[in-house]
Amino acid sequence: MSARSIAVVLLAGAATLLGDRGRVVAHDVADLEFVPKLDRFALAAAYRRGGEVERANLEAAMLPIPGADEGAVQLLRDLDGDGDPDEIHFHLEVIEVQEEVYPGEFVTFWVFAPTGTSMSSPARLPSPLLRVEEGDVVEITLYNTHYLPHTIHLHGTSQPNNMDGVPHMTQDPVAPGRAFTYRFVAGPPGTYWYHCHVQDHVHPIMGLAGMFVIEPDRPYNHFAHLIPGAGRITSMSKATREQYQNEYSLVYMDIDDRLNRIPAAYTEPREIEKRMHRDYDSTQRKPNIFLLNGRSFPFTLRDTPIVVKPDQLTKLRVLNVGARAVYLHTHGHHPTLTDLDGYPVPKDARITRDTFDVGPAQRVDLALRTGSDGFYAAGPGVWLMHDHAQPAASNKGINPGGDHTAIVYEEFMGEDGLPKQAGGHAGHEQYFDPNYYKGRIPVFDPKIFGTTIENYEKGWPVTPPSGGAFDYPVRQDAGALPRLDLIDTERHRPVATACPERPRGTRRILVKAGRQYAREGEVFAFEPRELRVGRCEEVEIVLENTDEIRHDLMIPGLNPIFALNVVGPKVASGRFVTPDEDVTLFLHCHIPAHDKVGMVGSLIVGRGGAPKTVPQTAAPTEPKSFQGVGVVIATVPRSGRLIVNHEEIRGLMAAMEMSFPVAPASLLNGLNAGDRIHFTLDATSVVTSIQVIESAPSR
Ligand SMILES: [Cu+2]
Repeated sequence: MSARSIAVVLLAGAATLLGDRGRVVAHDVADLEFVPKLDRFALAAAYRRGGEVERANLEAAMLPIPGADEGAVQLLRDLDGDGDPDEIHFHLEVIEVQEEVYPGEFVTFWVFAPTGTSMSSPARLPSPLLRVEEGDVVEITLYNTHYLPHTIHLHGTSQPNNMDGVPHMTQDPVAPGRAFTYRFVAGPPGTYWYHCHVQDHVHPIMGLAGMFVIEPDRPYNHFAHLIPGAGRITSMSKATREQYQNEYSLVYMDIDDRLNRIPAAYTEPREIEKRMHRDYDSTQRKPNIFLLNGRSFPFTLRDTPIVVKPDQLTKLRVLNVGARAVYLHTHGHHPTLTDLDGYPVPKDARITRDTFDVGPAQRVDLALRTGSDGFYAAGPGVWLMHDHAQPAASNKGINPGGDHTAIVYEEFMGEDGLPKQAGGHAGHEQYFDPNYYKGRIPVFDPKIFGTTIENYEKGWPVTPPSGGAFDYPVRQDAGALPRLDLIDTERHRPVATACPERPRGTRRILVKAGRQYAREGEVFAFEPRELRVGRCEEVEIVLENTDEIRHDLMIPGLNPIFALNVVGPKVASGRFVTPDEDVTLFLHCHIPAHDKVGMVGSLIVGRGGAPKTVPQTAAPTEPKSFQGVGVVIATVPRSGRLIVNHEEIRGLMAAMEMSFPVAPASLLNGLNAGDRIHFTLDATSVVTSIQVIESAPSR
């Protein structure tokens, strides 16, 4: 069944039982049909009677996730009448993403992501934090939009055996194009995680893993149920707020980028499968990139600083998705262990220490006390918090790097979102230069050796001294892999404008989409692949998606762009007007990697032919920048991205919703959703300046 066809939104659906409270004791699945659906008054009541925090949490619970389908998280009925939804349905798909994990290093991952919309997906590393309440009836539908089979295993929670997600033991792996729904009642409360269990020596560390938190049951317990990525949890649940002032989800991962390079470098799905699962020997892996919440230093400092005030208690939920132990050391602070693997540690065993070991798959919940008592905390400042296993202090062997962050007292946070330090921000500046991690910048100031950067390597003899040639590990350069974001931008340039006149004809074309139309070596395909139309015609595309997942047929060269997003199995249609010129336009499914595994085709207008409008990058008079105007949908400071609904950007792309990287990320400071902005993009589609034309109307 399609997620969209259920379409229940919290505003209408999160109601409470106004009577008959004794009837449903706990949240028993069997009782579901007896629970009356109720009105929105209860929600309004919850809103009125709550304080500022309650209202903020209610808003967080209902806030749309930028780029996600509005039905991606469904908050359904209130089964026990305590003022919050108890049926939670997550809709997740599998997306191949490329993340810049530290300056200049683009790495390919696979992640679970809330179902995306046409042209957009909120996919990011790690897979999203999912949160429910104890006793909630949880459904997680996995739509396998990927080209390999996957499942979801809920690690540590109590679910029926047939919902355990182990391929060939409790279920068949979910094939590409298919969907599977996991159903269970959540409990007991604690920090858990979920991950793919197919080829589990490889798939979870490719990114198919995220934190799963079960919050203790409380009345009117509202909070965001899905948080893309991980990091600070601003909408804390009631039980957590009873004890803590701050909360963070910290997901650690170590990767061997030789594995992640495979799906980036190869396009044939069979070759990717063979190289990843047959050639690549995971017992010989050498982790060389160390991630906290999907990033390495210095991005970790900007994305996941642990921001605190004195005399507070901060809850740290730590998960290790990686394949090696993490030894989490907090400078100046001694946190106390409260929970292991989601289960509370008995009071007498709650040790306080400065370095906590977290093995693969383990969760460690810590209570971080701040202040200046000299026992738990040594006073305000910027205190490093890092994995003390030495290799994790580097990015491919270059220090400083890895999964470092810092405990930052609020007054030490700079306006640019980076912690201030004694030497000012300049001290960190060089680490944001990609050349630093390519090893092109000397470690220390060359003045120490009385030289300059230019003369640095001219200072020693070329021939090694006798006995001087010896074997030591040398950093491997990943070389230039294809950058998906750049390819994406290039592919989405308009090259032919829809006929501005009244269309001279109309035409209806049936296009089928799905697994079953794939040929040898493909996974998904369209049928037919060549659409023939006349010039200046109105065309109705009737898209029959025979898969159980989403496909998004897009003709990116057409201006305005045409896209038709359908979660199958379902038929939908959309119209556009063809250009008044003989031209062949590329069409594809816009879901990442679908074009790579077969979902491409062409729209042949008239006699067809190469577009006359040469893509701007190939032109000798390539502009150095592009100007855009649009309305901010969201900012994602964590990944330094701006999501904007923009008008046509001349010479670059048609009007659409886009997520652009922003450099420096501090340009995002002070921007609000709804702001109308003017922005400048450089030749690589990075936003380099933003001016607010009109602020969002205040709420
Ligand atoms: Cu598709």
